[in-house]
Amino acid sequence: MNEKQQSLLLESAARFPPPKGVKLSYGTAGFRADASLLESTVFRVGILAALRSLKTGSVIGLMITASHNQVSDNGVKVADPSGGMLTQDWEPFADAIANAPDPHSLLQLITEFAKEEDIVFEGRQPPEVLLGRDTRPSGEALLDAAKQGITSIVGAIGTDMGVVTTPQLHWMVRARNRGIEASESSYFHQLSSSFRCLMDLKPEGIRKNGDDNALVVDGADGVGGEKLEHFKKMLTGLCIEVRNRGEGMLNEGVGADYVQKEKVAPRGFGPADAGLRCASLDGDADRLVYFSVILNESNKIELVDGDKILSLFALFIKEQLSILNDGESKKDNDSYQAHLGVVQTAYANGASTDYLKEMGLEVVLTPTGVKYLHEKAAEFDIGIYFEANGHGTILFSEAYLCRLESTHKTLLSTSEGSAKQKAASRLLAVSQLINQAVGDALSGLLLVEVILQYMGWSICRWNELYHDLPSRQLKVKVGDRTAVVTANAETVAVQPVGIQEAINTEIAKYPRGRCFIRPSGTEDVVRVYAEATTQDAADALASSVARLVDQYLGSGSA
Ligand code: G16
Repeated sequence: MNEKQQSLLLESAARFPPPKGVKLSYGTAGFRADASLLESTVFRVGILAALRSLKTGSVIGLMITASHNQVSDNGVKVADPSGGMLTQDWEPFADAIANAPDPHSLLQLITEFAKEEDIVFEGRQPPEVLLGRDTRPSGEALLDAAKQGITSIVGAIGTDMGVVTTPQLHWMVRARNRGIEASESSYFHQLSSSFRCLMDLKPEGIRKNGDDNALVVDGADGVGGEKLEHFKKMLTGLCIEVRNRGEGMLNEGVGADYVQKEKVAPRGFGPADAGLRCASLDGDADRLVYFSVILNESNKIELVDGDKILSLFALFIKEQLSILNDGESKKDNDSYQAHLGVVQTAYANGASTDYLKEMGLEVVLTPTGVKYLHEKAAEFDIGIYFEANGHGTILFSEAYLCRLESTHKTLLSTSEGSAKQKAASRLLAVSQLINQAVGDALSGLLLVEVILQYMGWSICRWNELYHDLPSRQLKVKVGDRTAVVTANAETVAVQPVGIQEAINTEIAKYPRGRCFIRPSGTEDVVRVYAEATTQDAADALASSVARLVDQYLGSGSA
């Protein structure tokens, strides 16, 4: 690093002193905190993103969002060249620079890290970072801080993509690095054309009832509602009404997180909506859940969560693969049986895991956080991952896509219009529709809609795939949530010492009881999840374990 670079870094870092007495860490989905604490962190993540671009020789993404958190919070996360999450190898560096007390110690950390990583500052193509933000009022100033961080690396460019959903920004990074135009219009074009293709491939004679095409979407008063309102004009065969498009308070009584955790209808939905198919996006539109309002039950809902979306996707993909392989023997040299797998977390309802296993699928469990699920799903030819909270997607490996494209080409020339050719076409269209970079509520919603139409299913029929075990999630505020350390994909708490034994004693009181605790990576709480055969039992188990957390870690429940 030459002197000019060093003095530019020192000079710009002096404009962003870190807040005193606050320790931040790159959690489940980047840094998150009250927005007033984040300027210096975001500035420093801007530097990190420019360094990552220098290291990889590719375009990197930086998103300002706190997703499902309250509006006064904000956050920042980095997208790698593939469009996926920042490599976990760089997270310790992110933590270190975010907490460096002054410009000189920051410079020292950067210099050492650049040396370790062989990052060369001169003679390379200029690093470039695509920046996006959600609709939070604090977003604009934080985006400016990120830009200043980026441009404190000599020659680096920060390209502002404006107010976008998190998945759009990830998609754009992936697109740019694959030579595709990284714009909102190309994103919408890819989604709408692959959606159209799948709609055209629906089996004939499937229901034609206009009502079945109607969908009401809760936009969480965030960026997703706004985008969908615009995007829906490009979609034919679907009639979408978007509510909560930004007129109310972001994530307050609305959004996928609220609907999934509270199991009630969001603001703006009520008894008059009973029987309608409804969906809810979260604050930055990377999560999706469905629901229907129960008749005569005020705001109670039937929740169709991420596990059910995963099951629907798995069923559809499995069906297309079996059409494609129909009549082919495993010994046949030309036939190739795709390796299909699904990835869940400990939050997955036990009934969903049983259902997926009964379907003959390989089910893998990872800790919470898309970064873990995504990595695991990428090990399959087709990997489907979903968290119960509605965050997930379907990944197609490059090698399998090449194979599928060539099979499709052959089928087009030998048996155009055959069931096999259509199945191959559908799979290819799914790989275009569903975001390959990260979970995306808008693309997930379109795939759900097309599959329901393909199957001729109502939301009730879909919900009947299996019956969820009653469950309850609680949050407990504690002095220091990092005192909870977990193992085995977060199913066991190894610290504080003794708490797991106490939890086990509670679990043993309930038939089919299951319960775990984990520190949140996005909020300052410990989360408790419990499941049992009745709602009362699940509630009681969750409450007793929340009390244990309070006893072991102290300082009041939330
Ligand atoms: C983020 C992550 C998700 C995770 C969620 C809650 O979602 O991307 O993988 O499930 O946080 O995490 P935690 O329980 O650690 O707070 P989002 O939608 O907020 O970005």
